Amino acid sequence: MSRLIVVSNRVPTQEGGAAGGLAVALHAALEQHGGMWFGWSGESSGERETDRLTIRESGNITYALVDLTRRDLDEYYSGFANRALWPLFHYRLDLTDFSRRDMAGYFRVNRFFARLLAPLVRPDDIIWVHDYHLIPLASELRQMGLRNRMGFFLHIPWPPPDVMFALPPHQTIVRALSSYDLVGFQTEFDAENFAACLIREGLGNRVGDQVFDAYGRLFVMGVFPIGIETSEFAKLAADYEKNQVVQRTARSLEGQQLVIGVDRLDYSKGLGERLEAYSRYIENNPASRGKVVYLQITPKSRSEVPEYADMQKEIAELAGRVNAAHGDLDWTPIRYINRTIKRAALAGLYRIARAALVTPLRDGMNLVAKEYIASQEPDDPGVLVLSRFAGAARELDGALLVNPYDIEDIATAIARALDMPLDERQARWKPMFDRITEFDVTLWCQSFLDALKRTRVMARAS
Ligand code: GDG
Repeated sequence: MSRLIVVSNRVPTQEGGAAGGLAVALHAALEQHGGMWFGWSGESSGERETDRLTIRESGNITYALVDLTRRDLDEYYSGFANRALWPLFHYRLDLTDFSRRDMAGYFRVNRFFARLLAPLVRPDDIIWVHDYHLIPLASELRQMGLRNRMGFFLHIPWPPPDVMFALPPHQTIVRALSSYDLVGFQTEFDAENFAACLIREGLGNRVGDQVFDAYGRLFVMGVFPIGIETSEFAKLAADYEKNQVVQRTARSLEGQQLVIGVDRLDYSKGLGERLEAYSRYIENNPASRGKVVYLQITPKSRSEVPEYADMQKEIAELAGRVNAAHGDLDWTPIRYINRTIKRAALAGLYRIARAALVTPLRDGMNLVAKEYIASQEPDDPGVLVLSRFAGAARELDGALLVNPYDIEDIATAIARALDMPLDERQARWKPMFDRITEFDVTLWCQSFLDALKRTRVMARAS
């Protein structure tokens, strides 16, 4: 059996502990095939570029980690990936900061990764590259003569053509993707947007149902909505009574209903609109005062990127303003937590929350929505309020779907969620739970790899 090589910007080595569902699923696939996980070590080598790879072995998995210089991180990671591609792919042209210097850094680091990876690859290895940081990796590896089967999965949305075309090097980005054998997206919408970009600019043609001909290569496009470790999450949540943090939180509620939000601090998550909507909910429902608490868990992320640092301040101020406007001596409407909490506690908190607010302005999938559903008590499930612009909305149609830009719509959904009778809550929850139990992260991983193994056959048959 051929080995699997996973490439991602960050590599969750098993010593790192607290692995999320994706890391667990990929580790399982790597264990099964034997193979390697390659990527950035998370460390900076300062000013000096180093070709030194840190190699760690764990069972039949090899981790190959590379340090990046400060300049590389500035241009490739904080620059082009997180200030150009991330906002643009989330439809935020207003926040997209394109610079030729960062773009050059992005392609240079991808070439650097390819140069270090290529000698480690055997001819029959399968290579699976993850996410927007590494789009050009396959084309760099192909230029070095590698003919391996290569797949790419985009975890974030792919924007419509008119948004994409605003990125000066959009053709180079699209061309780079055509070097893969399989390009995977979270939803049909993302896949359609990508196909529209190719076709509208005459960069490629659809030559089969999912097969494209572009830049002299055939490649396959597929849709693989990512899942979570549903049964593990359900088990963690069912054990909530053993968790001190959850117990403490439950006691502190003193019978009030809990509403929960869990998001990395990121402008794509619609946190500002959500806090405004909760404030509107209190105004529209004065009887909720002292009866509802909204817990927002928001670990900081990418603080080195200026837009994120600004946002950190804005959201903290907004939470403070809502509390000042509506709070009382014995009631704080919002508990705003700015750090990471342990996974088991998170599962338990989802369990005791009567409603979850997942209202991103745009999201590739959104795993929190699925984790909340996985964590519910079957006899007394809570209600998910979900943005129609999260990839998860394609699957979780029992949620109360909202327009995340419409404050009144979210406020009304919060009221409806908190008043919903048990039979309706159960009827909405069960099909969603069944769906995420069947399509979990293990099946996602297998489906992608099976499709990747079949792609050349498919491309030939078209
Ligand atoms: C990208 C795409 C796509 C959050 N706070 C804590 C914590 N988390 C965990 C959640 C969840 C994960 O982080 C966040 O995943 P999301 O899917 O919600 O969002 P992104 O980070 O933006 O992920 C997204 C995903 O990739 C996968 O393809 O769904 O669309 O943007 O698992 O639980 N975990 C713990 N403590 C926290 O405080 N333990």
